[in-house]
Amino acid sequence: MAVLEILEVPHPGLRAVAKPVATVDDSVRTIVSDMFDTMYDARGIGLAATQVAIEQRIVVIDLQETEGEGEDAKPVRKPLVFINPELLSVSDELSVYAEGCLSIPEQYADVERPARCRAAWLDEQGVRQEGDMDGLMATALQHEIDHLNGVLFIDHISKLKRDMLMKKLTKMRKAG
Ligand code: GNR
Ligand code: NI
Repeated sequence: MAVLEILEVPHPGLRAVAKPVATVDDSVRTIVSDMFDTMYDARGIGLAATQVAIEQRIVVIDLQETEGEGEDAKPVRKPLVFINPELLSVSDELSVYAEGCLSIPEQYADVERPARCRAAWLDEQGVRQEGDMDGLMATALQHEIDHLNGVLFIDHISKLKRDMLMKKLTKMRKAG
């Protein structure tokens, strides 16, 4: 169990472009394991290696959707690993989600992205996978691939909204 420190804006490390993983070996699997520890600890639904100062193209996602209704509803863990993820195609249709980011704590903004995408990646065994995503999964994977390219969700909103959000973050930090 290793919970890593998550970089927060305006840390310049968040702007680094991560390098592809050459071989999926035990050192990569250790990073993946530490990233899950960190993501679950922070109660996020995804994490890119960039956010923990590791400049490699590694993403973990767990949407932690609930199963069951009312009293019985409990989150079900479905940990997913994406190494060297690539978007093969995206839909013309867009969708809007109120996005948050562990590197921009407690701030949310509507972000418009392609509603669906087809992606390729390597799994934890280094085997190439391909799949179609929609809904929150499509949004989350695009958000994480952005991180690997040094892009944050605030780069997708207007300067006015971004400035307001950063002001709120500064205020929140001052208040502790
Ligand atoms: O926990 C997270 N929630 C979230 C909500 C909407 C769209 C994207 C995300 S990802 C975010 C965790 C994070 O910062 N990943 O990089
Ligand atoms: Ni993020």
